[in-house]
Amino acid sequence: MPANLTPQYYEAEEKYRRASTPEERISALEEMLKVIPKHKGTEKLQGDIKKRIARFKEEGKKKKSTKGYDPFGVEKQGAGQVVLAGYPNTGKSSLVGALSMAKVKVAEYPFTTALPMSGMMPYKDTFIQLVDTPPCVEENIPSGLIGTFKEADLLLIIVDVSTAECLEQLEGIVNILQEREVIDLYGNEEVLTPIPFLILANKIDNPDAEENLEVLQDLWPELEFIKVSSEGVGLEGLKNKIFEMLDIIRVYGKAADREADMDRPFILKRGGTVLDFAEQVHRDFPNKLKSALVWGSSKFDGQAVAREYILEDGDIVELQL
Ligand SMILES: Nc1nc2c(ncn2[C@@H]2O[C@H](COP(=O)(O)OP(=O)(O)OP(=O)(O)O)[C@@H](O)[C@H]2O)c(=O)[nH]1
Ligand SMILES: [Mg+2]
Repeated sequence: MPANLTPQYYEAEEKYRRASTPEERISALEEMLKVIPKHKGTEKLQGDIKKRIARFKEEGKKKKSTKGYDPFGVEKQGAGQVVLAGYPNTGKSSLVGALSMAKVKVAEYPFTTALPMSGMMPYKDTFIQLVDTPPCVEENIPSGLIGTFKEADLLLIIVDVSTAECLEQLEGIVNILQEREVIDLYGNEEVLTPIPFLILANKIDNPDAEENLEVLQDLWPELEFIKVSSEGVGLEGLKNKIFEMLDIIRVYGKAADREADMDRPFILKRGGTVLDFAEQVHRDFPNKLKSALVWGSSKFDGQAVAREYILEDGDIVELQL
């Protein structure tokens, strides 16, 4: 039976996808439940929403009651987790604010941000999680912050090129990350599982910025700097670059004799197969999976492919169980 979901429902669902805290997620789910048309066709979905509400409430209670709850362990959400790293006042919070709807605290003085805080950045038809962090300098590395960096799918290393201090900022943060084995700056394979990173030359809107960046570039010719400003410079290019660096693809599900569900992609690592996709759709599916039909990367639309077929960004897949 078709669910016939209403625009109000999709609005609430959109809120859910944008939510960056457990409280926001519970409130969006409760709204979804309130506005969902109540009939047989939506019973399964209603049950699913109720289960999710119960789970988030349970998790919330557990967190509160667990001694030593770690605010530096940021739960992953969305298509990838991107963590910012940098010296005080380099504009990390402003960037997260400009790219997502997170309500971050921005101030002229250093050490404004005390704990990691995440916001969801819309990108194409997905959301990417951005994590703002407290500043990180050798004399003052918040305990737990290196752990946050090591869990990231991608790091954004931020330097403030509006000031000549950007030289010290870059050297400082890169040394910390290299010494703690978070990144492998020159790809020397000295670090076992290095986190991929981008380096952002932030506050490029400042009149002195280009000149400072030139000095940086002369000193570090092998590094690539992405020019940005939370005032609106380079942000679209940055989003594309982030997606590229996350090395993920979006795949859409299709049930037999139905239109593909283009509203919500599944996210796979690049190189992911039909089998990986099946695993995401339902944990029982890989066992049952025989083959699949693919629209997009295959030679012709609806082509039958094997379980090992490697999918591409934008593919539509109908699993054959
Ligand atoms: N001109 C300009 N100023 C910026 C930009 N981004 C941030 N600022 C200013 O720089 C100051 C610091 O910004 P924040 O975003 O709080 O910096 P932060 O890195 O989060 O600071 P901490 O939390 O202390 O580490 C504020 O006064 C911002 O208004 C930018 O792109 N251009
Ligand atoms: Mg901050």
